[in-house]
Amino acid sequence: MKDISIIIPFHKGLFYLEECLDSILLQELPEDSYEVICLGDSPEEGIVSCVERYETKGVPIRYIQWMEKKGTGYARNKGLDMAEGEYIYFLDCDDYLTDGCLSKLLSCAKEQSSDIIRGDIADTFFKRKSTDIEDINKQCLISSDRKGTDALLSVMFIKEITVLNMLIKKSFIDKIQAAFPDNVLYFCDMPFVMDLFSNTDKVYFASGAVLCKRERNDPIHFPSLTQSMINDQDRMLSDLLSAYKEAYTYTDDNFPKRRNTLNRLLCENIVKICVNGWKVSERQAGAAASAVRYARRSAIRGSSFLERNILAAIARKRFRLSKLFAALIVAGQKKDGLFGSKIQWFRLIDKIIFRRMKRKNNWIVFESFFGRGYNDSPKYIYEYMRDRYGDRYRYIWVLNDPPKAVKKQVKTVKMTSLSHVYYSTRAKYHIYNVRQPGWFRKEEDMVFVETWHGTPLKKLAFDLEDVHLASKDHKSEFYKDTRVWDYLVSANRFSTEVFEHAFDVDKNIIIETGYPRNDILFSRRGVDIAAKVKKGLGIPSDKKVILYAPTWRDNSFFEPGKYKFELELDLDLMKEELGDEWVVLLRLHYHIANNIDISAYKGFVYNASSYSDISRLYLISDVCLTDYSSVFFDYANLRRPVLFFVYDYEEYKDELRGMYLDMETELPGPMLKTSREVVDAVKNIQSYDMRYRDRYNQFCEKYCSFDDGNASKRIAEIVFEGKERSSY
Ligand code: C2G
Repeated sequence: MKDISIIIPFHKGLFYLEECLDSILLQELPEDSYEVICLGDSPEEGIVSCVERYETKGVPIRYIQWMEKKGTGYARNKGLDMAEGEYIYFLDCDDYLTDGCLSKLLSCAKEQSSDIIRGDIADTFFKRKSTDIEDINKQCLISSDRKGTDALLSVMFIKEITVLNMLIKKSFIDKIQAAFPDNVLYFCDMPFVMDLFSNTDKVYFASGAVLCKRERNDPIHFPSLTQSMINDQDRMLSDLLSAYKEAYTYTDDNFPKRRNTLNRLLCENIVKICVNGWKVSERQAGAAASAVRYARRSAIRGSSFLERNILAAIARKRFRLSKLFAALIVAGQKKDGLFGSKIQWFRLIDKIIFRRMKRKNNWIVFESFFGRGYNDSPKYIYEYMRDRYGDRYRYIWVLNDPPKAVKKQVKTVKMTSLSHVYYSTRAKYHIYNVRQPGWFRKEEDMVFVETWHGTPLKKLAFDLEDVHLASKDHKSEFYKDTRVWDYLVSANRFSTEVFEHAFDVDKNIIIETGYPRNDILFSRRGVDIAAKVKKGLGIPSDKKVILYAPTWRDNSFFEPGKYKFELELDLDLMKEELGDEWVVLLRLHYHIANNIDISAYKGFVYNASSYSDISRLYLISDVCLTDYSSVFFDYANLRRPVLFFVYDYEEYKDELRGMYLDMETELPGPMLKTSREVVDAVKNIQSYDMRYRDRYNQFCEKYCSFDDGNASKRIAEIVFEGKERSSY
């Protein structure tokens, strides 16, 4: 007889399932000691070949499926019918096990000969590879030998009643004929677990047996059950009430803790529904009122003043009042407290006054990198329009620290100021190179042009498996933002294809015009501009320039949005070996918050990190040294040598971001791991240039073919003159 039957219902998210099955493989259990039963509940395509792949890898897996979505309870019951193991282990396809989890549970089960062994559950946002399993195991190391069903229930199920990470004796389930309710989509664990716990006192807690419960970061394409509940409140409430009712039949006065746990969780879930908007039918609301009237007494302890009042109002069917208390909870949760931030007040003024004013059809708002600079594609579109259309349009720039010359020419507004809100609401046209501010509401008649800020090398938005550091709502916020873009500028066919899936946008909005920010690289005045820029930065005209423009690292930061950068380039070595002929122009990404002290390298290293327009720096550079920044796609238009200083390539490629390009075969220059290699490459730049000539040409054909100095013109003609986009 097999020891364990692992039952995994599957609906959607093959990537998650693979991680889950990998973690089972890593348990290193003998093949004949366990079986996996995977149940496809109207599953995503590709599941069968996925299962077959794991069978070949040595997972003893069986698979059945049905096409109508029936929910987790139904699937688990089917799994129970098929199971042949001594113990049952329910696993969700988006979770994974930490090493040794199952064997720890099993050895505890055998030692104690108990009906139920429960391990610990750690919440994580990340895939297996990016999770520090050892650390998680340490955190979860709670003292073992905790026993006693009633007491255990209340400490085990603090947030929810779940069947996860429990080894349950199959004969025990059969004896009491426990089954999941198969008519509910949500909360099906509640009655099942209560049934088990009311029929045994042989429950143990195995320390160090940890399951990672993975929170999903893509509620748009792969919502978890909890995430989809938010939009399905009526069903959620009705399932909650019916699961509660059934679970309640397994409690009695002898075990008050069990009953209290159930009541507390019922009330907590009802408060949650209320805080999320209380979009429920009258019938369910009435049923909730009766349940709360009964349950709330035992749930009062531990809840806040507002939560208690929500429950009291629901119990008395005063739903409006409960919503008012819920609104106060929501307001209190906001970072800026009950009275909100400045922008909340501006939005109120916007709603009452600005939104009622007439739209200005010739006003255009430009924003680049969150008001940080007068640069990038919006700058070049603006300058083209100013020269071509003059006063026909009114131009407004979002700039936190506007250069004097710009301030003289155009209206400037500070990011998130009242004037920013005013002009954003009144202007018909909006030209941005990053996402729009969260508070911006686009009206039907507005036109939003998104230029984006680089050909994607690092994975973006929906293509990111893990979202490090950025908000866990990154993908859903991104989704909301991209819905209102009317035009999305693409620099090459490759970007077009990536944008389609990474941003999940319709191909029709993408305009393949090339990048306006690269127009200057084709300017006839390029040599003059370069001489001026070089002089302005104080670089001697006879020195050749290495532009070092690295990007930021997702995992190295002071706080969200403020990234740290350690200079790995050995400037002493560079100066010693190259100082006679070359200078280094250091250009850090705008996300980098720390200052790098280069005072010891005066006359050799020039810091151009705060220089607003990198395109002009390209013009004065003889070599571009970068890493994973998109700068090389633009720089390649100049056909000058590019070197890649990728000292942390292994970590960056796999763990942090993932790439769209195979850097090893596609880059137009060498990948260098040490400063010594960088020095040698610069010294022998001619021969590197020759060696990479073919690759460079292929690269330009693929990534630079649209750029020709007229991208701004094309965009202006499409957006403002109604020219057909396909004519390019
Ligand atoms: N940039 C810069 N200086 C650097 C790095 C970047 O001025 N040291 C500018 C370049 O114009 C570059 C743009 O910022 O093209 C985007 O920077 P990336 O390093 O590519 O990184 P990121 O901001 O994460 O954007 O599709 C593009 C991606 O979104 C990358």
